[in-house]
Amino acid sequence: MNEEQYKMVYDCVVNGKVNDATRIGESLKAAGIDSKDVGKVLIDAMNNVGHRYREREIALPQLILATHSFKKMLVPYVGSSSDNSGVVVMGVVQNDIHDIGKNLVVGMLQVYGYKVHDLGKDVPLDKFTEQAKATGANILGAGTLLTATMPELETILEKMKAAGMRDKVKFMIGGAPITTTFAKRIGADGYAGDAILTVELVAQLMKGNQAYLAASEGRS
Ligand code: B12
Repeated sequence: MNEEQYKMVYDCVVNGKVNDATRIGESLKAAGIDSKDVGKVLIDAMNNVGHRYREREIALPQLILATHSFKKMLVPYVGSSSDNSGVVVMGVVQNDIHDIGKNLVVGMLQVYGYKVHDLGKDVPLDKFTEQAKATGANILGAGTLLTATMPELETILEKMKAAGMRDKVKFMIGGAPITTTFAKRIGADGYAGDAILTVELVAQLMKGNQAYLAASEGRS
């Protein structure tokens, strides 16, 4: 992706230009730009928006417009990158309403052809295991942005064990406070620090491997 295209994507998301997003996504796809490269800019842009929201430089409506923009930007790419047949169930744990990062992950996995059942945010813990069973999921993904709700991730894993699905369904976790150390300690099969790394993680989990992919410096 050249500098002009980078700026176009970044500006569209950071400034919440929802109406331009799908057209820009289409033009990038037509120009042969890989979805992973688009995804990297989307992560940069959303990290910027998240930071400015925290610093009170922008308000919630602008944050929401940015979110809609990145979702629409990915629409032309959905299912285009490869024909992956895996089924992934994804959600944010109960008592946590942060879903921007989860939505980016869902969007990127859909781009890569995975069938994703998005449970949303503030999801009761039993629903993770119920839906994984009901959909025949290969992978169950759960995220949280709150340190207070990190223990819920371990509870989901316990519920998976109790439901007898541990040998059939891989468990991956993510969200800003999650680390490789935490993921390994609770016994999760995988962790990824951003949405692009989650695409790599899911590919590894589908092969039966475990993987813990922390984001590198400057890419969170
Ligand atoms: C935006 C935001 C909000 C928005 C959320 C809007 C929405 N729809 O998501 C609103 C205003 C609603 C909000 C509310 C609150 N927030 Co808030 N919020 C943020 C903020 C500024 C940005 C988060 C974000 O979207 N980042 C951008 C995304 C792209 O990054 P990400 O989520 O990390 O996701 C990436 C990776 O982690 C990974 N990933 C994410 N999920 C998953 C899942 C899996 C399975 C995998 C593999 C990977 C993965 O991929 C993603 C994409 O690359 C952060 C501060 C910050 N800068 O991080 C605080 C922050 C998370 N919030 C915080 C708090 C405390 C709250 C509130 C409790 C505040 C309050 N007192 O009311 C409430 C929460 C209420 C609740 N019950 O949930 C704290 C959490 C502190 C802590 N450690 O627990 C933070 C860190 C701010 C702070 N420094 O204090 N918040």
